[in-house]
Amino acid sequence: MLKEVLREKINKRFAETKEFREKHGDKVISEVTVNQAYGGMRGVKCMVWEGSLLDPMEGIRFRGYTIPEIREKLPKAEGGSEPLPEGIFYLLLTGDIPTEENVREVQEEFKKRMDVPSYVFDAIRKMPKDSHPMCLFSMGILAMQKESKFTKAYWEGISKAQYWEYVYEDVLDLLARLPRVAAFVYRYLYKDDKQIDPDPSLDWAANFAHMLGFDEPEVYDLMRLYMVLHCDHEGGNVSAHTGHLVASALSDVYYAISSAMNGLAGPLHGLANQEVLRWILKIKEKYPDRTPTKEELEQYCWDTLNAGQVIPGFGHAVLRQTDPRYTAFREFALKHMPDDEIFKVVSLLYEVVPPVLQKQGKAKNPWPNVDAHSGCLLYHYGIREFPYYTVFFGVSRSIGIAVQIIWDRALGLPIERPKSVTLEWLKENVK
Ligand code: HAX
Repeated sequence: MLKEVLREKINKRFAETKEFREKHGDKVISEVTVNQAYGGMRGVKCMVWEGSLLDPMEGIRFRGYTIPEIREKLPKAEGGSEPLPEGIFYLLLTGDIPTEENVREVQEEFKKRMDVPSYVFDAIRKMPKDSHPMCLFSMGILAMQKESKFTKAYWEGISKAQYWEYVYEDVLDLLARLPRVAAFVYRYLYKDDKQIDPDPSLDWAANFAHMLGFDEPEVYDLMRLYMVLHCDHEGGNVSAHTGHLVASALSDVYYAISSAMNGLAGPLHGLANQEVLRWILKIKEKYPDRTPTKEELEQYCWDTLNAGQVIPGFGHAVLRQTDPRYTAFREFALKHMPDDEIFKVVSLLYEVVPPVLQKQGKAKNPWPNVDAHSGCLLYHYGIREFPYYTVFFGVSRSIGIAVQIIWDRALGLPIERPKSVTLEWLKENVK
């Protein structure tokens, strides 16, 4: 049923895109300056991403819906008050807000496909325990590559028009399994490899929390919110762009998402949430019995900057306002844990850091991004192994990237190949 709904959407969108390109294909949407070529291609519009669009002031919109709208409109679990990630998957994929029934269908699909082959666990178990969790997570995904239905069908010979159908199967298989792989990594590294079996009666995010070993209803809700908020952030960020790029070579979803996770594991991208907690705990160590004052925090910020380091969780390559994902997490914290000590520091930093960064005058955006807040919630509920935090981000972000890869194949997008130049070329051609 979902696949049939999608087929209809794809047929329509394919025709719409074709018509648009025939009419406007040669029109200019972006120019590239020398500084942009050296500057990480910031602001260059050269890619299409169906699921979401980031506005510098307003933040992300998923298929046109803002985060507050998503929180209101997406179906919730029984007894829960946060949206179900199965719903955001449906929305990103089809462009429609799902009904309860649509969400149930996605849940059933995930449940059917959630078994992880045991060789994946064997491979992870061979790795040393001081490996980074993102390395094990990415490896676990890569290890499953031989399961790819797309790759099998490709070598058997399928037409280009059928690619997306097999990619769709891979995406559902992979997303269904990700929480299991991620939870396995957590229990392997931090809980003496005492694994917890999935509970098929739970929704996807609650089951993830359950397999990690956290069964409070509030953690279930936090996990749902977490998985929804991080699911997509348009196409140019490192992890999304990586997944899209690798898949453009017709590498399957396992290869593509594993690569995307490797990009997410960088400290300027997904690892920032781990950095934030580490940075906050370091200042807390100095004041174990009380909340540091604003003045003390301000000094700490300057010490960080003067040591040539960035203040983690603040700034953004595109956003120029407080990240609405930060605001959503803040609302969750105010509702459930207003007196939490780390949350108090996070709140004070919201007041202290922006003026410091403004005074320093370098960062284009002094406001907090999602990573400034997400970790303190996990920490509050006892998930204290902060090197693991990026794995949560990764499970969630895989949704948006994987959905786009289906659309990439559905729209017949080609292998990516932008042009690079040398300084000599620039000197000769730019006068
Ligand atoms: N602390 C100190 N300096 C900062 C800063 C921060 N939080 N944010 C930006 N700057 C500095 C940059 O390092 C850069 O300095 P140089 O000119 O010396 O190189 C200058 O300000 C201009 O940078 P920018 O144009 O404002 O920001 P960029 O687009 O280059 O980088 C980053 C965006 C997110 C990487 C950056 O703001 C940063 O390093 N922030 C801290 C790390 C972080 O929170 N990352 C997570 C971002 C969200 C995300 O992707 N999550 O996955």
